[in-house]
Amino acid sequence: MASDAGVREIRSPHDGSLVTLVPEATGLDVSDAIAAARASFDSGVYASWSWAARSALVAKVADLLERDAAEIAIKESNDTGKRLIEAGYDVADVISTFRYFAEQGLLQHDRIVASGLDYIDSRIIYEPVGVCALIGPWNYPLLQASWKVAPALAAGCSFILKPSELTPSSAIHLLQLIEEAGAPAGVANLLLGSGAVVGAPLTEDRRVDLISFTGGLSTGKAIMTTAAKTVKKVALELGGKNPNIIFADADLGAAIDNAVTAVFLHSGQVCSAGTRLLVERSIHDHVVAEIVRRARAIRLGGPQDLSAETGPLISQGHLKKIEEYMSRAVAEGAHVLTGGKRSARPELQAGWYFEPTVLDGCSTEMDCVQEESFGPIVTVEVFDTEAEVISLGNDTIYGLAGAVWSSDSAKAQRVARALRHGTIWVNDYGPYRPQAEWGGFKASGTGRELGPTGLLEYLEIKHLWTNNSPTLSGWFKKPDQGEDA
Ligand code: TXE
Repeated sequence: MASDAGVREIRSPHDGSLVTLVPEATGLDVSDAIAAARASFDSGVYASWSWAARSALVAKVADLLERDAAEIAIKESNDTGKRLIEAGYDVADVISTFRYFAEQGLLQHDRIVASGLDYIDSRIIYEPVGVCALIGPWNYPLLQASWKVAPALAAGCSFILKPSELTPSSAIHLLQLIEEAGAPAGVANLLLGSGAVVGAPLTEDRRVDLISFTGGLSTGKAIMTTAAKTVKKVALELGGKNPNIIFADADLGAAIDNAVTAVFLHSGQVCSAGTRLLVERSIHDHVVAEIVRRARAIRLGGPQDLSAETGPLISQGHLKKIEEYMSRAVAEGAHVLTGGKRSARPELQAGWYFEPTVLDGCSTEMDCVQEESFGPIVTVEVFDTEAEVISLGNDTIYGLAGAVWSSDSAKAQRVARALRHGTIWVNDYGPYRPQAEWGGFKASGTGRELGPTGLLEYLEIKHLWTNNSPTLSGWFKKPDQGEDA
């Protein structure tokens, strides 16, 4: 895993206590891990397994995750500061992801291409991409890793997983389970450490064929630039600034309740968080008053606090970033209706707690509407017409997710289809399924995770043409042929 680079203290976002110590990789470790992955892939020790055998391995990992689910949830909760119950839901989703890709692998087969000639066998075959660098974030550490690891394994790739340096524990556990499930040596590799020491070298190395990254926009841009030098395949999920649109004819009880969950779940540290509320003018005052009332009642607390409803931010650095975002929002004219600052509760002072925040009076040209805060902050804008709200909803560099609330189903469908985002919920917010592709339009990224496309990302497509009755091409004359031959 690592040689002698040093050890990182993982500290609880809840109270700063020491969670665990992890060894970090050196540049040499990075090179060794890539060499191990490359050698295992090139030898065919795993890539040559049948789809059925690889699917069985992926299913076995799911079984082992199920066996250790409680233990893994504790690790995830301690690293991230999220409530244990939420971490438990995450682990359940991780298991579903492995099960899905195990099943998906069994459905794979060559595609026969009609050639019009009965002596030709023309087919599309799907082969593993090769060595994959899988770089993950800290908000859903194991879940985001599973969206990459499970299809990579099903496809027959060798990989190097680099979890966020802030939340490595669940990835360490996962790699142990993959080994226990019977993956050949060198197929599954783990590198712990920072983006600079471990992440960047992975993206530079020509022995790596594919990078799948989930994280921030600026890091994603840097990765894409670096990857271009060796023309790697790149899949990026870079977050969003997601419009949550409420029309006056919506079921307001459901819309308001979901709007609160959409933005304050996991303290807004969710790529699809409903951070941008667009409310039809006639219901603005009622909707905003209710959301403020609900936001004030949200109880913050740590992993073990059974009465807590959401937890801390991941780190002091992230808290600082959100405080700066808030200062700029106020300077550009946003009205802070509630929150806007660190929690004042005495028992939360050792952690990174930020109050659920509602910013009213916002407009599309403001930075607070355009930038992802990745915190518990919702900006509110008003609209008057369907055309206007479509235009506002698309007026963002991002395009990950959004929602439309209306009891007029034709209108809701029109707006949903006009929004340029990778997932749109109508009269709902947040659900996803491993069967359905996840990813973004525009600056939210490139490629898709989950669904059949999420497996395709890890496959090369080869056209294999076999002539069972070879003949002369007849195109060029042979030199020994006469003029009229
Ligand atoms: O992300 P980084 P950070 C957004 C969110 C947040 C912002 C910054 O807005 O405030 O990103 O968060 C690794 N080459 N999201 O700084 O840096 C790093 O070690 C290769 C959205 O935590 O992108 C970690 O493993 N790798 C998001 C991973 O990249 C590099 C989830 C993510 O870290 C690297 C998290 C480099 N040069 C944050 N630099 C989402 N899409 O859900 C860093 N890393």
